[in-house]
Amino acid sequence: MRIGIIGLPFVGKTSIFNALTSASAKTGEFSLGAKEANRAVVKVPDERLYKLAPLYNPKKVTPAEVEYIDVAGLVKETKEKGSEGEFYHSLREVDELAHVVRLFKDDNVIHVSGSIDSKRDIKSLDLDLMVIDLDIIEKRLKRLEKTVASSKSEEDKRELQVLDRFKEALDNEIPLREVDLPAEEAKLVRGYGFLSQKPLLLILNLDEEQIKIKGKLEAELSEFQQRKKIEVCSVCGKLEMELSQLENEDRKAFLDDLGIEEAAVNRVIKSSYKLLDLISFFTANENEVKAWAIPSGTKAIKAAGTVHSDMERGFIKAEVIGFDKLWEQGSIHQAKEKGVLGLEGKEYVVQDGDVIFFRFHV
Ligand SMILES: Nc1nc2c(ncn2[C@@H]2O[C@H](COP(=O)(O)OP(=O)(O)O)[C@@H](O)[C@H]2O)c(=O)[nH]1
Ligand SMILES: [Mg+2]
Repeated sequence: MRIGIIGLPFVGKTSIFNALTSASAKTGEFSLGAKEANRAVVKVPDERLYKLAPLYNPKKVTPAEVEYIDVAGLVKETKEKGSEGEFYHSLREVDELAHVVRLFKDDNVIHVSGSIDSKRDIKSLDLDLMVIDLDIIEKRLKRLEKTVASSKSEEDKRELQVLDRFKEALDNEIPLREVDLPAEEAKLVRGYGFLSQKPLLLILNLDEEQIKIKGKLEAELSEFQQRKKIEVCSVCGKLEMELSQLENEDRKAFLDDLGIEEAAVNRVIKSSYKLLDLISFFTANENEVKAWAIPSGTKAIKAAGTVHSDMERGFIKAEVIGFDKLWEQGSIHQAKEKGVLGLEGKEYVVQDGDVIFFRFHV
């Protein structure tokens, strides 16, 4: 899974990127002039994976991964450069956008709009995304209108219809993530990677005082939380960046002191899984115990395909046991003896925490 971190300058994007990835990318004015995006991969924390490992004694334990991309360059600049902008290029392939919104108070850090106003910033960035999308759509429509007039390509005609619908939404300041499309049509325009179509995680960057009332601050943004494909979470950017540089145990003690139950990386990843409606399943044997992320509602045969295309092609059956049940039994052998291991077909809908062994033949 790839997540693009966006937001106004000096709102704490890079600080949060560092907090999430334990990186030490330059923040504040030290980062001025940086052109390259910061990128880092994080292992998804899931304690079930580490509980499973001793049951199999594998050579390798492999968590799921999330890649964070902290994009250099400003939205404002991008508008002038249009769809060719660096910004769009770095982001078109991400699965989700994380918009860092400044709430923290600090007179030493300027706010480019002169004051702290989270609602204004959320709306304004969403508009920026829509402007970028609209620019791409208008250019494409011009060309499509010509080709559709001269050729009889059904595909082009359908794409034109979808883009017309998108243009209408954008003209009315409706982001594309709110436009419902049948899967067939969505496929036609997926390649564009429209930014306002991507699920949006709002990361509120709070200071130490505000973190105590984070529930209240999050609730103030209910108008956004009721929108489609938006989630809200809060972090304490600067502080959690400092914490991410500490050893695990010290970190835990600090978090306790602050009244924060879980490190930022756990909370943000949980919000992302929720936003993208993802669940985890595990494959386990003496070679490797591994976690996989799939959309909830995925059928066994498709889940097999995420592990290996041969497993999907030659799918026979899936041996399935929920993590909790397996944990209760203490070993896969015991689970088999007790007859609590399920044998499922292609159509079985994979559940969060399932430990699956795919039987296949190619
Ligand atoms: N007081 C305070 N300062 C912060 C916080 N997060 C970031 N900053 C400061 O704000 C400035 C800009 O942060 P940076 O992460 O570089 O923002 P970016 O431009 O959005 O990447 C730096 O001086 C940070 O130390 C925070 O939660 N509280
Ligand atoms: Mg930065």
